[in-house]
Order: sequence, then structure tokens, then C-alpha cells
Amino acid sequence: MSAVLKLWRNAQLATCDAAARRLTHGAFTTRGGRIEWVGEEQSLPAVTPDETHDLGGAWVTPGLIDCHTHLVFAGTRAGEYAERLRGRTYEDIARAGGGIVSSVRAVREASEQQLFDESAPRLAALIAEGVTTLEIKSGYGLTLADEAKMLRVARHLGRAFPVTVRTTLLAAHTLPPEYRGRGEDYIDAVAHEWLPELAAQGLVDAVDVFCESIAFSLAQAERLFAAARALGVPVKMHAEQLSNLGGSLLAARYGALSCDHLEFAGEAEAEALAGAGTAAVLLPVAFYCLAATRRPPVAALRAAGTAIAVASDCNPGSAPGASLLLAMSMATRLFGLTAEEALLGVTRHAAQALGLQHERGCLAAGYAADFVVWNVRSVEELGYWIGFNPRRTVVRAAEVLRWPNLTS
Ligand code: DI6
Ligand code: FE
Repeated sequence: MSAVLKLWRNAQLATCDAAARRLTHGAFTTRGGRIEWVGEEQSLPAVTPDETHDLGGAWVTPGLIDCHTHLVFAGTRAGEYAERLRGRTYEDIARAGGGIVSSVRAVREASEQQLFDESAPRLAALIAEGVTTLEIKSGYGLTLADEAKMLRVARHLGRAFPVTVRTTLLAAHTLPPEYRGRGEDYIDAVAHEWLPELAAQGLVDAVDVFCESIAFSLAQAERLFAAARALGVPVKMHAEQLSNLGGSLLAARYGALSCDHLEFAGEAEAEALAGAGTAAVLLPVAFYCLAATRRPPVAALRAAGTAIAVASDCNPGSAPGASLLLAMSMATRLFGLTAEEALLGVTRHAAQALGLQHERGCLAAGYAADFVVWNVRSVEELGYWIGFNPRRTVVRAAEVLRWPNLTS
């Protein structure tokens, strides 16, 4: 049987394609799970669709892409958050054995099913906002078995929910207590034992490292990247969040998919990222929750032509929550992105941050038929509402999602 041909007509399209075209009387066709044609409705080729959907003049964007999440975790760190409200710093809590390590304890104790059950509502919340693709990092297991457990849960979520999941191995998130004083041994184990093993199991789409004084050094990050390169696994980096260790420049040299956070980056970093085709992923929810004051160099990124993405950073420590629309709001208000930049940041540029720029993140022929129909008068409303979700319909692989029974 040939794939079903669907016509989606009477829509306003924010294509997020290379020209960021907006079509006010737009239509598109999908065949199977892909877009076949996009344009003004008056130019629609003569086709006989199996189904026609009249979108009533509504705005349509590509399905949103959350390109940086730590969505799989157990428990919360609300107690630490309360301490931070009283003035204690994130670094201080980390040095005292809390922070990421407290989530590591919770994840190690959790069964795979518990981890799935705790993470599923966060994923459902993102999908409800129109997220059709997301990245999920490991990094709270920090043993081979527990990192594998996290990555399996991420894959399982991707099968159970109507969403595309890309997994990232972030074993180099922090040094686990059992390796205290043996950072080099830990990086060796991750680079030469865990990464090859987990990659062979099909659990790793990319490798990430937290390059920071409370985490891993530049030299350690480079050893991990070299091992990833030898295996053909793409790399990413948490860089320049709390200080500038030179992470972005290293990441650019390794052709990283993305460099994330970047509050302490500047012009040289922006240019290096642009030159390498590395996306700059901004994480304003973490900036907000940490009450950070130093903003990422948006003007320099813009001037260099770096692809700027925006993500939720969903995690129990610095960005508790699961809202990409809120991240868009914060990226505009707190970081100074334009509404258009924020939209490209969760579509086209987020796809680039995951290496998916040829299949997702824009409404164009050949791309995945993942899109969102919105109850908005203009797409500027997407980063405008706070705590209000104007989603009308989410369509993934040309299938309309039905609430509340999202899971299969
Ligand atoms: N940077 C972040 O924003 C998260 N990880 C990282 O390296 C925070 C993770 C956490 O605090 O649990
Ligand atoms: Fe993060």
C-alpha cells in the first residue's frame, strides 16, 4: 500500500527554512511521515489527497525541538533550591557533596521502571507544548550500569511516547565519589570502556562533557572528544557556564554539534563556533534559577552568524521544569533574543544542535511531517505567554496526537 497523502490547507506557515519564510495563505502536503510540498495555497500542485485538513487560517510551525535536556532523573533537589534562595551558591553545594551527586544517589537507587515513571510526566508536558523531538542526556548514573540504565529509559520514552528522542552520554558530568582524586582514571574509563560499550549497544547518539572547575578540565574534555572522534560519535559540550576554561574553542576544533550555556564566552568563541558550524545552545532557565547575572554574548553570536538554539535544560538542579515555551520567553526577555530568533532557536537551530538539520526543524519538502498548529494571532505569541500554552494540535509524522492518552 502506498503511503497516505494528506493535504493540510488554509494555514499561515512559519516555515523556519533557510529563508525563514512566512506564508500567509499556505498549504502543504505530507506523504507517509514526510512533507512532500510546501507553498502558497494558490500554487498547490494538482493532487488527490487521501485526507484533507482545513486548519482554519491558524499558524503552523515545525514541531518544536528541545535540544538540551536532562529529563531522566529521580527525585528532586527542592531542598537545595531552598538553600540557594537563602544565598548558598550552586558551586558551594556541589563542593559539599550535594548538587549533581545527590541526583546520582537517587538515580542509582531507582529501578528502570521508577525512572521511567518519574520522567514520563515531564516528557508529556513538553509534548503538550508542541515538542516533537528532544535530546535526553545521561549523567546521573556515573557507573557503566547506571548510565546504561538512564539511556535505556531515554530510548524507552522515545518508543512509548510520540516523540523522537536523541540520547547523549554525559558520564563526564561530575566526578562520582568513588573516583575522588582519580579524575584521570574516570575519564579513561568513560572514554575507553563505557563509551565504546554503550555506543555498541546503540544507546549513544552523542557525547557531552561538563567542562568547568567543579567538573572536568579542558585536557580531560579533549581526551574524551578524541575517543569519541575515533568511534565516529558526535560531541557536544557544557561550556563557559560558570567560568571560561576555553571549552568552546576546543569544541569548535572538534566540530562539536553544539556548545551549551556560554555565559562566559565572548567574540572569539562566537566566531569559532560559527566557523565550525557548531550551534550555540542558550539555557535561560538555568540562568534564571541560578540567579546568574552574566549573559551569553548574544550580540557577538549574532554578528558571527552562529546558529543560536534555545533549550529547556530540564534538570533537577539548575532548571527544574519542563517548558520550552518558558525557555523562549526567558531567552527573549533575559537574553535579548528577538521573537524570530527564539522561534528558530527551538526549530531549525535546535535541529542543527542535534545534527538533524537535514530532516527536522523546518517546514520543507523532504522533512519530517512534525508540526504544531497554534491558537495564536502571530507566532510572536510563542515567547510571549508565560504559564499559558497556546497549542492547538501537535502532529507527528503526519499523525494528529490525541490527548490524554499519549503513550502507546
Ligand atoms: N549544567 C547544567 O545546567 C546541568 N548540568 C550541567 O552540567 C545541571 C545539572 C544539575 O545540577 O543536576
Ligand atoms: Fe545541562
